[in-house]
Amino acid sequence: LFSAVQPAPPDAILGLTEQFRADPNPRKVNLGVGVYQNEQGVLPLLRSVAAAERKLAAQPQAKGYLAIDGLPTYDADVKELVFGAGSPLLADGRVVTVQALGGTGALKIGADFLRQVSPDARVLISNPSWENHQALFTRAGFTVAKYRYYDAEAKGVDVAGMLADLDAAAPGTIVVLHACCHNPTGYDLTPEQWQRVIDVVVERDLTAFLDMAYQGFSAGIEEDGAVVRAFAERVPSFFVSTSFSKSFSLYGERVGGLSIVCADADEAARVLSQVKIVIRTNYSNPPTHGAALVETVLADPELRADWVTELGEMRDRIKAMRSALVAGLADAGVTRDMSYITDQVGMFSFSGLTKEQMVRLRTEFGVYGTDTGRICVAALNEGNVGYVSASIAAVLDD
Ligand code: PLP
Ligand code: TYF
Repeated sequence: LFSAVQPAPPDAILGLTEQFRADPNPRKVNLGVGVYQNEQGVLPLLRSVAAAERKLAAQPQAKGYLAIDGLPTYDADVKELVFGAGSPLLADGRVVTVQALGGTGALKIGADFLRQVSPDARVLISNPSWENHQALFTRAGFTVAKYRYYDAEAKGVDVAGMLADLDAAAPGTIVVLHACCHNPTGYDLTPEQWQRVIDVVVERDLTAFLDMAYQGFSAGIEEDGAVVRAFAERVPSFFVSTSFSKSFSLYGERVGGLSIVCADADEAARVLSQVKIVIRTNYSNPPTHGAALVETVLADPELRADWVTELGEMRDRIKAMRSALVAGLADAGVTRDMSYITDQVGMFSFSGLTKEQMVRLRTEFGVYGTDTGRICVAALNEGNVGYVSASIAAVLDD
């Protein structure tokens, strides 16, 4: 049966972690995968989450099946964080939100549903994008192409190229957009540029799919959610995938959500009924614990306030590490202007290093980033930033 099965290549990013684990270099640093680590270089258990764990453990409950679309209070929380508590869309019953297995699960439910309603649509993702966007939409049955995004020369977004590519897309094309903290480049659109994207989405009748895996990591929950609200004001229907992997440091619990904006409440009810079939035929219903933790934090004003503080601490620490890296590179003798690192937002920096330089960083210095030159600045700390700076300086050879 399996004699013709070919070995598949490892995931470009998760495969790096395996390589990192096997590396005996005592100074090794993993800047490959997008995982936030604290000043001690450890994946944090947030105070608010630990408190929620205690609260839940104090009243142990049997774990029944959740509804197909998940914990209702959790879905309501996702809606509120993404669209804002006062959103008229919520009041009008136009938003369908289902609990999902992280941001990836949300994208997959959305992709499978879209394949049913728009089987012939093409999918456009940014160039470059998170690797899994291409793979996931391809596996869902779509042909995936790219729109221009990164401008390597100008170190920013090629807005004119992006708008031109979107404008050339056929009506109904599914456009995957990073709502904030673009992965891998770290360059986001300004509110004015988003309005121009929305102009094209409306004029060309494109299907926008906003992937929001890092809400709160650019400027704040409200601030980063403004993009979704801008769409909500002008675009009749679109998709938003949410992930709490990073914002609650709950990677392994697989907590996320998919929201679909519909024309009216009647349409929303029909859409929900179909999305439930997608879920049922994949995994029946989502797991209980991660959603219960997020729900417990968000429902308790004190825990919620502490979570907002902790999210701010993570955001500020990443920003401080961006500055430390720029300073460290200068100290290590790099003469070229590296200040673009502090212009970027979110967990990543597209360092501009070549594949050869990234391979040297890994093999000679044990500093792991992706071949595309992406490094996770959220894994830097005071203890390793000097070594990372010196290693990058060595391969840049200025
Ligand atoms: N979308 C983007 C842009 C991401 O960077 C990630 C990273 O993990 C995801 C989606 C997936 O999120 P999750 O880990 O919650 O599945
Ligand atoms: O881009 C990253 O590093 C994160 C984590 O298949 C990730 O988004 C990477 C690869 C993958 C799943 C998650």
